[in-house]
Amino acid sequence: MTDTDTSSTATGNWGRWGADDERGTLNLITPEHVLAALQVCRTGKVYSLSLPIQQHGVPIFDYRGAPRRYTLTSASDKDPYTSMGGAPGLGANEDMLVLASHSITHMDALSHVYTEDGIYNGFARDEFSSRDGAPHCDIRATGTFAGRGILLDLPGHQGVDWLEPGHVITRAELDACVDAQGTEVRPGDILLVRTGWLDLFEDGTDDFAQPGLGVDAVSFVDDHEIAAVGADNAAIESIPFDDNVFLAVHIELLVKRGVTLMEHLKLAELAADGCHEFFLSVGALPVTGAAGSPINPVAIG
Ligand code: UVW
Repeated sequence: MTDTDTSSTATGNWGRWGADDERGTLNLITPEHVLAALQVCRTGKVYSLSLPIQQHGVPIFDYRGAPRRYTLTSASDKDPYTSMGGAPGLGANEDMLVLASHSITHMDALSHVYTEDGIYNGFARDEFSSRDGAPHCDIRATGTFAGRGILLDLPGHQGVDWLEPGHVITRAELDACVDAQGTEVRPGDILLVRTGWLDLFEDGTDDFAQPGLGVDAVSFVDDHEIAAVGADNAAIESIPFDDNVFLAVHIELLVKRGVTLMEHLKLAELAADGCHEFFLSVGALPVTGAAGSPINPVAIG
């Protein structure tokens, strides 16, 4: 079996934290890690790592559609509260949001991708139902966590604006970036990888190909006991996929190892500030049964 062979997923971290585990590598973040992570803040600057949720000017996959904000109530509803005792002229603006769970900046629940062997930890792939969603590994299982985040700014290290579309990031590139930045990698860290792809998108590319992690880079996650991985591209991994194995890195990280993934993270400001370690707090919408959720991760430098 090769590293990218997807015929068996009964490996990785299945069973490592028990047969019922639904948190995967987030188990590596203990309360002690979180308290230690608070000590890394130096400037107190607060960064939102989320793209704006809007219809235009942000990367959208056609089949997911653009997010929509509809108006539920506004001043066009004349005196909406008078029948309930509110003063004339009093009202409230409210919205209705319609968006795909894996649109814009989002987190993959561990039930997101399945193989013939199931989802993470061997839960059956066909237990996800159209009415109730995921009975195991929904977004509520992994949707809230915090800890020490580290940024590997690959374009910054390599002296380019962005890695080329389709570029497959290797373990050696991650190691070289760690060394050049002088970033210490600790067990339980949340790894954020900047590829520069969002900058390329803003530059107007219509190329579907994207730089991203290859299967070879997965050993970095294993060896450093990384708790979660995020990137500024659409799928963490390169598109086209490494070695043309569809979703090769999702299978390795999400399915086999239970590594929570975060995509379309806005990382340019952290990179511009040279902020390579920070406290990171991540919260998904706690939607019961959901396979993913928009997120607005907050980093404190
Ligand atoms: C897939 O790659 C299927 O989805 P996402 O990019 O949300 O992980």
